[in-house]
Amino acid sequence: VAAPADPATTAGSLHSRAARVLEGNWTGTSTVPSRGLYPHQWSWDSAFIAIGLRHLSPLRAQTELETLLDAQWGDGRVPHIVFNPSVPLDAYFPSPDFWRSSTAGRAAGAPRTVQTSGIVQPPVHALAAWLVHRADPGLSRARGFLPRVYPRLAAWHRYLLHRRDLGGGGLASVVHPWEQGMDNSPCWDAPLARVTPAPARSFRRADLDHGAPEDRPTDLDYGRYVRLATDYRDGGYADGTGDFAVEDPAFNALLIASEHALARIAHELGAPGTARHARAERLTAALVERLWDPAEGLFFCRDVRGGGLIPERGVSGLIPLLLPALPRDVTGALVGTASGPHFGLGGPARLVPSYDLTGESFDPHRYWRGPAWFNTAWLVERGLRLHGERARADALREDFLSTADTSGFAEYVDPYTGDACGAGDFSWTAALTLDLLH
Ligand code: 9YW
Repeated sequence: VAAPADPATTAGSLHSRAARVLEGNWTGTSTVPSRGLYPHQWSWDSAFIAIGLRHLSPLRAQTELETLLDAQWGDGRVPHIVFNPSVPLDAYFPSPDFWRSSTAGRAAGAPRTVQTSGIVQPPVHALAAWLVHRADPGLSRARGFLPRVYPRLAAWHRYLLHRRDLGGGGLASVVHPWEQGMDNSPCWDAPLARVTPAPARSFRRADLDHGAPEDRPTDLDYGRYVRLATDYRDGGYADGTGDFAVEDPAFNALLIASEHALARIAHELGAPGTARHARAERLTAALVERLWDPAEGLFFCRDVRGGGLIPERGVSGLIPLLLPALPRDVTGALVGTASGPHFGLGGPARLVPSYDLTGESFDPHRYWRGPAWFNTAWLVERGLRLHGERARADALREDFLSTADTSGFAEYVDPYTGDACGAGDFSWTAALTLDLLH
């Protein structure tokens, strides 16, 4: 009879394998999401990566965020990709010659010395900066980490809360599905249907050199992504005129969680921070007012151009569980929805599926149309723990760690079998594994 595995040893080796993934994906100043598919620096990836890296090297975690913020635009936006100039142009599409940030983005204050995209990603950065500081306050103070990043993070939030309040209700809108980070979620299908796709022969997808086509967005999706990004670029990256504007629950919940973190950072730097906490609470109320559906027990996306809530159940609608000021009836209903037939938490599903298991568009392998992702599982785990759902949080944590282990730190997994999809040795999967092991 084989001796039972020693949990301490198993955890130990999972820890060192996760650390090795991050070591292998480190470029010297930041971490690529994965070596083959994503060879540059991605914005929200870096925030999740820093949250894990702080347990290995607080210095590298600080550097990760500083490198990203060094590419911030004058208007406050933090670009979704910072390009590595030593990577060949055809390694990733859209490449710097598509975005033309330093010329097309000049009016919006794009940096001259570094090439970036012109769209954004969810603002997880202030939350990451606060957690990174807490991992080694001595080093953070010695390097002046918080005084350096605070004004940049404040400008980033200002951009989102002012330039991106396209719906006029206080929340930030995304102007491209890539901005929200869940590229081909069925939540975007209705607003995207209004967009005329760019002709397929006008661009070449590099992602298909690395990923299985049935695991990736379709060519039709890509045509629409390219059209939206081209129009935005050709308008000088000015906000407010595009055909696509959506208020997303996860994007806004992360902004609010980061606003609470900014309040803590302000307090640490000697300012009161109370105004920021109050703003975060007002934003929480706006989120409930604009995106909460009490009958469904879920947050939905609002189509600002088309009008109304988009009736698709995505994991994005569960992420507000992260917020401390959410009313108790809302948190209770969200936990019920997560555990019910649509998301199957603690039941048939592994982690948390990206989309409604019973939805018409559900596909267990196609990217954000069903597969389970580790960053969203980490966020839901945190929310469950925050609201006292300890048993559910513990179970999700266990599931996260064992699925990360058996899938080889996959980018995402089949939500029924846990089988690996997309890239392997994926940085945020490894980083958030480290965070849950601590
Ligand atoms: C792409 C890097 C990014 C993530 C996104 C994910 C994917 C890029 O990869 O987008 O080419 O499709 O959807 O959330 O930040 O990991």
